[in-house]
Amino acid sequence: MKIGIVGLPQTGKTSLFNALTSSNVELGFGGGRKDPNLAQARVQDDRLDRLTEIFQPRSHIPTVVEYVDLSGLARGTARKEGFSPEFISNIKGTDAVLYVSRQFASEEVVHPEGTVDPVRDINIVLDEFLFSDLTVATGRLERLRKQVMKVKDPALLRELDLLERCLAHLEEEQPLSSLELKLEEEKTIRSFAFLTRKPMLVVINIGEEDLAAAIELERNITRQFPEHLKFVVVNARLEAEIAQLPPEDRIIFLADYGLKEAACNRVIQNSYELLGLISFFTVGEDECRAWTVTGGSPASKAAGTIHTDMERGFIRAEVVHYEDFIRAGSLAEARKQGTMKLEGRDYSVRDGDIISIRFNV
Ligand SMILES: Nc1nc2c(ncn2[C@@H]2O[C@H](COP(=O)(O)OP(=O)(O)OP(=O)(O)O)[C@@H](O)[C@H]2O)c(=O)[nH]1
Ligand SMILES: [Mg+2]
Repeated sequence: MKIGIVGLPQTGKTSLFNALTSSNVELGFGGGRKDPNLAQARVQDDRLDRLTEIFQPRSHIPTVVEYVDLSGLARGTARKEGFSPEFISNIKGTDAVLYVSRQFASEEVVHPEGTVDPVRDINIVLDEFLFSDLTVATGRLERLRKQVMKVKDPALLRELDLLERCLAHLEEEQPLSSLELKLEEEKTIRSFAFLTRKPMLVVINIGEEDLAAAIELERNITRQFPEHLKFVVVNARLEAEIAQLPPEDRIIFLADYGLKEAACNRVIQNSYELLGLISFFTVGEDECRAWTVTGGSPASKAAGTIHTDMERGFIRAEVVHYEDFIRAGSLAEARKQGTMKLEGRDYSVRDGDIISIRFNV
């Protein structure tokens, strides 16, 4: 699962990428490269911290989200010659989009629009994405209509109908994420990699001067967009500096700026939810670890995330929810209280389940 960071030039995408992934990529080398920056961010989870305190394992491993620092977006790029092939192929490989909009003021950093206005900039990109999808849908429809005239293939007719619905939706200036599709249809349009179908999170990159009014700013901007669009306000440059510090120094540094927690943690958690992901845990004296599965996954799939052998030879999963485990105080007590249960391969994993797989290969 991968999230693409996009935005107008010089909005702080690479700074944010560094902040999220504790990387130290040099700024100023954007410009639609073929091999964009790619790195993982650790998902901060208080539950894993608590489990680690309890089990005192030799190692503890958080789950991660992957970010890729894409560039190549500017006003009119989709309208003029279409997005560059590099941008399209890069963004095709992402599962969601993180859009960075600039709020920070600076004399030195040029704004392509001349003035700072994050709401206008968000609308620019929504517009560009819509236009790009319109072009893709129109092109495919043209070809399909010709094909259908020659052969009345039922699969082609279904695709034609689907794309006509997509086009009508886009012409009403609605993103495809708000179009309800059957699973089969979802599969059909996946190959088009429509940009407005991708889940999207917006990060407003503020300057130090905006820190005091950050919450107000976030609320104010959120109010101006449809409910499904989520916003997080971050001072990317500051947080990129903080991410370079040893973890124990970060809290002190944040406190100097009146902050309790890095806003990047919220970005990462929001990204995780955006992707529809949930965490389950494995625990023990050797290792406590958080794992990722898509919400609604069966126990067999969770087993497969740990090891393919576990999925293949799956017998049973022993499951207790984190909250029940904390209440009981130990695995043995949870078992006694009956909150730790044996589940079959179709058991639907919940966020926060502590799981132990019994398998045989
Ligand atoms: N004053 C100020 N400058 C910032 C802030 N965040 C980023 N910058 C500066 O803005 C410039 C662009 O930052 P980058 O992180 O490289 O932005 P980008 O979006 O990756 O830029 P491109 O990839 O070239 O499009 C750099 O000079 C940063 O130091 C901020 O909060 N305040
Ligand atoms: Mg950059």
